[in-house]
Amino acid sequence: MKTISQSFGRAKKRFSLFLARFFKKKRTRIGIYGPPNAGKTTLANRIARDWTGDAVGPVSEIPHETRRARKKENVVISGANGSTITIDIVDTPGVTTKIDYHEFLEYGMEKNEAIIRAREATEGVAEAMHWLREDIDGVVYMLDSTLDPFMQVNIMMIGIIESRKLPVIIVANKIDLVDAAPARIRSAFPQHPVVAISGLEGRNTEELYEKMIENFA
Ligand SMILES: Nc1nc2c(ncn2[C@@H]2O[C@H](COP(=O)(O)OP(=O)(O)OP(=O)(O)O)[C@@H](O)[C@H]2O)c(=O)[nH]1
Ligand SMILES: [Mg+2]
Repeated sequence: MKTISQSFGRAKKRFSLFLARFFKKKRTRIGIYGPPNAGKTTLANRIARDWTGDAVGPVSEIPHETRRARKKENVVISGANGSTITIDIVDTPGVTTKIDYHEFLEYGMEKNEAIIRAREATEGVAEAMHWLREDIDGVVYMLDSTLDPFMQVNIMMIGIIESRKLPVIIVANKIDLVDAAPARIRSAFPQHPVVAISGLEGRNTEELYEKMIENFA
């Protein structure tokens, strides 16, 4: 026969399990979004390597290299003052308003291969947009700082991110290139934090990590 104290002990255990589950901090899912070739996978790989030792996916000079979202879970990033965040990094396919297979022929791709790449890229964009609506808690929006930040896709994407009320950090990437103009990105999006980095060289990524802890915690 169960004693009162045994039943009470069991109930207490169940209650504390419930509390633990209830108060367990949900992991924050951070999506890296932006146009093709901005350097999203390069940055995702750097974050993953800096904090977990692994990479996320392949990088290429041909746009739409990433055509399915890829995730790296449980990445713990620590800041200078000892604060940390645990995040899932989601590397997404580059979002564009137009995907034309002819673009890939210029890189020496066969027509069949180019058509498949364009179809996969289109599906990938739809998937990335779905994730943004359903499953993303914060956004790192990547831009190539040698290019015009006022491209239609950027205005549209930032608008969607704002309407979802998601925290966003804008990254002005490729500052190692001579014609990089991160100031142009700062003045295009004055309402959001902008960090100028070189994902390739790792320049200024410390500042990005601090901003991620500040904005996504
Ligand atoms: N100079 C320079 N090149 C970079 C930098 N970051 C990425 N790249 C280059 O830009 C090209 C595209 O990089 P990816 O990381 O594949 O870009 P992505 O945004 O993931 O591209 P998609 O997956 O096609 O949307 C590659 O040739 C990279 O080596 C950077 O900070 N500086
Ligand atoms: Mg990519």
